[in-house]
Amino acid sequence: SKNSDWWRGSVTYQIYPRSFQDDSGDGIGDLRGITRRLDHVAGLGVDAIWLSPISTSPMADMGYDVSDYRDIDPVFGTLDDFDAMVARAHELGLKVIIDQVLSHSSNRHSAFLESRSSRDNPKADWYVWADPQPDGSPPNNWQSIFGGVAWEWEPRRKQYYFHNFLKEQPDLNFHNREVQDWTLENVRFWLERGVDGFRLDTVNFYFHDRHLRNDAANFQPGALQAWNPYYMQYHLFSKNQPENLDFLKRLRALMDEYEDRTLVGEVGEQHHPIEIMGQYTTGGRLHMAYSFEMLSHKWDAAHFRRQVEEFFRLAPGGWPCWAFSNHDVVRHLTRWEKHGASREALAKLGAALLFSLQGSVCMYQGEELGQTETELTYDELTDPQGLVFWPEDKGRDGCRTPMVWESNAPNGGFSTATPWLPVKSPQQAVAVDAQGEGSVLDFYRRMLAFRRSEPSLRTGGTTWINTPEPVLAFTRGGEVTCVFNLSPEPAEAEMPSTGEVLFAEKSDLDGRMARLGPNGVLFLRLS
Ligand code: TEU
Repeated sequence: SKNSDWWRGSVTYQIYPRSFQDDSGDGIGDLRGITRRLDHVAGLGVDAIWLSPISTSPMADMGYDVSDYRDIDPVFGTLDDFDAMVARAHELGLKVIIDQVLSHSSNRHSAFLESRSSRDNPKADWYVWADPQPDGSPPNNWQSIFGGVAWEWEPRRKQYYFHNFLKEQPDLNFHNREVQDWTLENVRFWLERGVDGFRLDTVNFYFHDRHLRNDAANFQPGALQAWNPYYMQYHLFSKNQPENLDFLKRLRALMDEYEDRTLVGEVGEQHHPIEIMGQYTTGGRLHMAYSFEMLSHKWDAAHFRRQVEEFFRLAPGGWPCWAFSNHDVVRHLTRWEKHGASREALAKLGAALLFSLQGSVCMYQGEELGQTETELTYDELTDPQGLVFWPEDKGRDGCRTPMVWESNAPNGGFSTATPWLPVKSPQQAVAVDAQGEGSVLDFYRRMLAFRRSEPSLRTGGTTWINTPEPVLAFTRGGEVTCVFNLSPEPAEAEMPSTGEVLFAEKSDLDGRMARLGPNGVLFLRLS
């Protein structure tokens, strides 16, 4: 194989297709729009793009509810548009990773419509069906991530079906071998079309406990942020079952029939997440596990150190994929606002830190502009999560507003029509065309170029340097020492030796003393 390890230490740019670029003029982003804007992505110097779901969907959960696994939703375009997008990406040297939402389908999928129609149709066992309890109540106490019981009554069968997420997202029954085989063939469809990999949505939710055992009584459902300490502290029987370890091997075997492909699994776990990521990324299963650990509000040098240190200690041989922002969480500049000397300083520090962590990384569209969360009113919301949990949890629309390309064009140059979510002025102010020399965008480009020039930043191991808060320092591959000031105040830290400055932002080396400006960054070659 040519370059089967390309994913190790790679940087992936996440595109949220609804909000990247509208080409058709309907206010919703599409594949032709993405193709048109790929130069911007390639110009950053990333290795790959990941597209959130583009398959046919009624959009109850914005594409995470698929009604046809082998087609493109008309709102995004056609399979021809997809092929053209992949061809352009490859021309630009970008790998293409697409989301695969295999754990559940849409409730409008033909398989579900058939499955729900009776107890003895050919697809009767494709979803998770169970009889009511004698008093008519749901089979057990499982809770949905989006609030309320995870069971929905189906009068045609006089049974309940199980849904970890919305009732519009019934869970497929992976215990059924036919479902597994069908799923693998759906995945093969995209491998044949030339995609380089998959981001596996909710990869730890594929299997539920066959015996439908109750979750611990002290389990407290509620708002679903991963950083909510009461959320899912306990082992849940509705997900992460041992059978998954075998299925992931089947999936990997399929991938290995093709050259240079990759699997990154989204592992949303509050109970022993690192051990599970380790299991999933060893033994011939996934290549990478997407971690939630840095998508939280937690912020201090010890926290970042602990995550990386624990991963490689508890998951030896495994490989993480880190991210600070995505389409599910409040953008990191807003989450970590109070630790920034300015929006720009925090954005640059974030980029330098993210791109220095041992592992692969995903960045999210707009992050390279220093984008902040968009403030929306209740009436502007579309996300079911926000509509249910408002105002404690405003949902995920605020990080999904359109990409801004032009600071003076209507809707930031995203669309000529009214966009599906509004473009507001604080976001438009940092449009691509407004970012010159010294800007956040310029920093992302320079930082990624620097990273490419130092192979140890891609795959080198990590040696920690003990520096007191707020400084985080480590050496990658024995070559490049990375020093970060996580505080909005200046800070200093002593290095083990003197050396040469390779790359710096508002910082310098004075003998053995690293002198860091507010949120300063220093990359050194120690002598
Ligand atoms: O998210 C999975 C997941 O665990 C989410 O519940 C996450 O914790 C939450 O959104 C944080 O606010 C994936 C997708 O990324 C998400 O967009 C989908 O809604 C979900 O799966 C269901 O497919």
